[in-house]
Amino acid sequence: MMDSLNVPLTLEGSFALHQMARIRWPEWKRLDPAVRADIASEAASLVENMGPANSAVFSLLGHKGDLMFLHFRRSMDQLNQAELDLARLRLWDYLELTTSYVSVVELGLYDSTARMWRTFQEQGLKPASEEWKKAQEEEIERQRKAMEPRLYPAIPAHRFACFYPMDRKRGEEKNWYQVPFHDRNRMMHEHGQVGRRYAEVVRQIITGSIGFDDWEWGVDLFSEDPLWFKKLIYEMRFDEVSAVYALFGTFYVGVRTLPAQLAALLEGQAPER
Ligand code: 76R
Repeated sequence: MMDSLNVPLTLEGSFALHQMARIRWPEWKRLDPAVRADIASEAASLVENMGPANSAVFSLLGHKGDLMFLHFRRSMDQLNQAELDLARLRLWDYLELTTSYVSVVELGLYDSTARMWRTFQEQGLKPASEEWKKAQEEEIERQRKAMEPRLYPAIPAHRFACFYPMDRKRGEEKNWYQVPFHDRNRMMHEHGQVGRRYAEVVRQIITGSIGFDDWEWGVDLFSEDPLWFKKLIYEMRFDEVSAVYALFGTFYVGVRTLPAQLAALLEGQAPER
């Protein structure tokens, strides 16, 4: 593989926003129950109108937040609008964002990038030539069409979600960005193989956040049983690409809370199945 051909192609789809919020319980509890019900129902109908494919609420475990709002939108503008729509809710006066994360659904194309470059070279195309660029654009367009459903996924309906941001290491000893393409491709292939063994029980959505937020990727996992998160992530720790090159941010785990369950959650009732 030529040195200049170093950066794997990626396809980008929906823009994503994660919002973690703490409920200001003391102020909230002081409200009249009828006012609380009203405020909760206003929030529930906004989320309901956004649609379960586009926006979802999770009840978070632990002190890092009480609620996680997750939004997928076709553009960053629409994502910004969703954020502003929520901010205007009366409920927002009783929430405090603890953190948020901005990213875009990303499909890494190590394998097909390698195959494509090999084919182009066999066809005698010169890297970075006009012909090469044109052939590459055509191929990317073809892939984009084929991957459309994965680029613009509905938020999975599973009961549990796990989210965390991560980086690839750029240390003095171990630097992912200086590993030759061929080796990165091999490691990512092995990573995918481990992941595929969990495909039946865990749905994964990788979002890229270079240029958008403080880490390089966001990992969203969805499952009917939270133990699969632990098992999958543990097994992956032994993958070369995780063992040697991964750095992880803060982990969040939550239970899907349907709009119809939001008012009860705000009254202290954990979402029922
Ligand atoms: O998207 C695909 O299914 C193709 C193969 C694949 C890619 C390109 C894939 C498969 N992943 C890819 C990219 Mn992944 N993934 C993680 C984590 O906890 C850890 O150790 C790492 C966090 C998990 C749990 C996970 C799960 N993946 C990436 C990238 C981008 C890296 C890059 O491009 O350099 C990151 C950061 C990352 C991290 N991955 C899978 C999974 C699972 C379960 C699969 C199989 C999905 C399936 O086949 O249904």
